[in-house]
Parts: sequence; C-alpha cells; structure tokens
Amino acid sequence: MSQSLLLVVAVALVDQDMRVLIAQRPPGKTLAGLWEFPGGKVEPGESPEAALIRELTEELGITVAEPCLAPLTFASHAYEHFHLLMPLYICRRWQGFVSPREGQTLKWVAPRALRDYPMPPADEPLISALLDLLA
Ligand code: 9L3
Ligand code: MG
Repeated sequence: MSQSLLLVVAVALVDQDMRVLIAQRPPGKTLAGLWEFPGGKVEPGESPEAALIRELTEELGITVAEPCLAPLTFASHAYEHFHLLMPLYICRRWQGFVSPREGQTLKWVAPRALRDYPMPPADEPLISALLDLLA
C-alpha cells in the first residue's frame, strides 16, 4: 500500500530557565489531548523554516528570525493514512510573548519531565535528542 508523505515542522522553544514549550492538541483535532512540540504542515512552495516561522506567529503570536532556528533531528512515523516526516528545530530566541492563539493549552516543562506528558507517537522519539542537547 502506498502512503502519501506529509511534511510537518516542529520546534522545541527553550526559555532562559531551560524549559521547553509543549502544546496540548485541542478537542476535535486528531490526536486530541496529546502534548506536542508546536508546529504544523509545510505548505506547497514553502521552506520548512518559513513554515515554522508562519506557524509560530499563527499559533503562539511570536516572531522568530530564521537564523534562530537550528535543526536538531527529525521524526519519521507511519500513521494509518499517511507517513509523517517531521524535522524538529530548536529555538532559544524570539520576539513577543508566547500566548495560545488557537485555544490550545501551553506548558513550559523541564526537559526531564517531558516524558510525563503523553505525546503523539511521532513526537516521543524526539525527546531523547532534546535531552542529549540540553543535558
Ligand atoms: N503532528 C505531530 N506532532 C506535532 C505536530 C505539530 C503535528 N508536533 C501531526 C498531527 C497531525 C499532523 O501532524 O496528524 C498535522 O498536524 P495538524 O495540522 O493537525 O496540527
Ligand atoms: Mg499546528
């Protein structure tokens, strides 16, 4: 069976206390209730970085400069109806205040506590790379 490829970008925003931002997927969306690294789909013709910058403004109301996005690792996960390929960036500098623009619940979490929050299967394997980097 062939599966279409879905390209999604996500980011670990890390604040000055070394906490990481996670967002809870709202009711009505797929994977509702699970906690994820913020991000979203890359639109046709968009670079991954441009998509992430757009998503961060839409979802969190912040402005990120492209050089502040450092690629860290990526997820590759076969969901039932598509295969998700999802680069994870890390970002420590942005402008504006993080606020939930799409009804999502946000939480700043110490890296070692990330595993306490149930995540979509694509996101979970990304935690190790993040822990290695922030340790
Ligand atoms: N997804 C998984 N982990 C993430 C993000 C941002 C997205 N950190 C998955 C959930 C959906 C798909 O990617 O199956 C598209 O995301 P959305 O557009 O429904 O948020
Ligand atoms: Mg999104």
